[in-house]
Amino acid sequence: MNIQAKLERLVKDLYNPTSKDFQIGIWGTARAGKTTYLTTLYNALMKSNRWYVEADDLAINFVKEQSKRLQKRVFPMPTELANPDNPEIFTYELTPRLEPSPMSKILPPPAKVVLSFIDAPGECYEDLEGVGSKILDYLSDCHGIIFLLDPFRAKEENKTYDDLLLDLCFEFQKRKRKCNLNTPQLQQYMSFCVTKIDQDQTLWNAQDSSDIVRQVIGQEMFTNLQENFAMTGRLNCYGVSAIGCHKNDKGKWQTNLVLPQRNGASPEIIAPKPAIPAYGWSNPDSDFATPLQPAPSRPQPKAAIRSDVILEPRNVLEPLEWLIQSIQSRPPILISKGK
Ligand SMILES: Nc1nc2c(ncn2[C@@H]2O[C@H](COP(=O)(O)OP(=O)(O)O)[C@@H](O)[C@H]2O)c(=O)[nH]1
Ligand SMILES: [Mg+2]
Repeated sequence: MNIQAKLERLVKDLYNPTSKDFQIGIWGTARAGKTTYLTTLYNALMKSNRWYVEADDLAINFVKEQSKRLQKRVFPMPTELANPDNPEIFTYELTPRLEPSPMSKILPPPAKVVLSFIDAPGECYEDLEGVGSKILDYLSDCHGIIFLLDPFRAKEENKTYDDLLLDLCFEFQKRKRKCNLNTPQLQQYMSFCVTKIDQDQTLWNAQDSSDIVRQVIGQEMFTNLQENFAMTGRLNCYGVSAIGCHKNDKGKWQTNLVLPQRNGASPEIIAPKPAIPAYGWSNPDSDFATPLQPAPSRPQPKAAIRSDVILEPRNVLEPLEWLIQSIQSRPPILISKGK
């Protein structure tokens, strides 16, 4: 491409109304790791030389409080909803950092990305009525969605993901039909992210992240998503860890968690045993929701994070950056607000 053509393309891209501001949302059931992920994501965006990030007032308080906890190497408290009837939407506004050039002064500012999220307790994401329906409305307005999937929840009895995701897709389709969009599939881009992969060697070392997602949501649901609900090229999979692992003296991966029963020792991550829990060597969250027993109403997080290692999160920015790139190159036709 010659310079003239490149310039025209650049100006066209920047002026193209479809590449203007767009919205990305987060979905995840209780304890999937939303609060931890969103905190780590903000910190990763701040460090990144590809983005400027600005949090709104609500989000600033959220980030400040949660970052303090993570600096002290403790996980967030379970989220409570300040205003259950009208959950507030927090936003991080992302502006791409462009190389300074003589054109910078005359070109319009680059398109912004709004990452919006409701830091609601996960239960709200499971109940599709009440607050849940507001969350659905907000998610259907998003150009892209990051789904955070908890590998441990998937192993609990009666807590599989397939019904939940199926209902969600049906609801999205309902909202889409109301707007007379004639594509059979959903327009949204979707990043399916399995969280806490640092807790299990198989998840941590997996080469193919769609395999991990398949294990967590089930082969059938995965096929449904890929073949029926998502448009071609609009679904991607990631294994995510907000805290990462570290390598010991022998170069072996070790968990960054301090688990109560191991007196602070940090064992190597070992392959999962066939017995419950199916993943990793122990699920430090297992006290919170033992199958068939009611979970305590407001449990405290039990797992702590080692303070003598550097935390290197994995795949925190990637799912978001994939969504942004994909949306920019082929924007979805969206259901406008208020429908
Ligand atoms: N091993 C590990 N555990 C995590 C990670 N993120 C969250 N957790 C665990 O999951 C629990 C719930 O996380 P939280 O962010 O509060 O989930 P939320 O309910 O979806 O907001 C935490 O207390 C941790 O025990 C992670 O990256 N690695
Ligand atoms: Mg939370």
